[in-house]
Amino acid sequence: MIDLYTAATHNGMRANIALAESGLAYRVHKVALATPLAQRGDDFLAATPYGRIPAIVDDAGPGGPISVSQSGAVMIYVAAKAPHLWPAADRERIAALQWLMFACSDTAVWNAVMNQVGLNMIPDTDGRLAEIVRRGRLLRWFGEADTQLAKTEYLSGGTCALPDYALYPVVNQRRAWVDEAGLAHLTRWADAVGARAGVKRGLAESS
Ligand SMILES: N[C@@H](CCC(=O)N[C@@H](CS)C(=O)NCC(=O)O)C(=O)O
Repeated sequence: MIDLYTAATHNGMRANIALAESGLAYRVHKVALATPLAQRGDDFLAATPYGRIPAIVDDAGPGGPISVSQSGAVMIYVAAKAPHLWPAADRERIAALQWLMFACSDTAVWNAVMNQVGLNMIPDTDGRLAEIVRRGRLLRWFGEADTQLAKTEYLSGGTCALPDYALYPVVNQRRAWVDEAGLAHLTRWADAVGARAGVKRGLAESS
């Protein structure tokens, strides 16, 4: 059994979606990120001493129970137990790895900056920072995904796979921007990915 520690953020959702799509047995534990680190729960802090979500504990890990944190690493760990989360063809699997990094680094990090601006954790009194992040970063990255999705059904080819599950929570959160920017291929992709039962389950469990 895998225990997932998560919260209603894109990082938590992407790990949750991978588990929901995996077919593996797992339990969800919601972590209250607004509480001070020391109060986030002993089991959670034992899994990840830095107190950040997502984290999993797998009691059937290699050599015994194992903890994994970092949403991308959690996804890759889960996919080692559920290989259908990767595309079957070698070349598509390599493309999937590339787009997975794109989702977990470029888009996730800048979306986190945007979230922190929204929560006033990063000061932005005149709104300039938000505009730079929106136009110069996130919409630019969304444009790169849109260009790819003009060529392939999903990010790495014909199979809905890890990079799609990784990118979806960010695109879903910023859907109004995608629509406003007229990114038709990304819109078509988001509708298809968002319609999947595992994706809906993963989002709902972390929300
Ligand atoms: N790069 C990490 C980010 C993990 C992270 O910073 N998670 C945030 C929520 S999205 C968190 O737990 N924040 C709580 C804190 O900073 O104390 C990942 O992909 O998992």
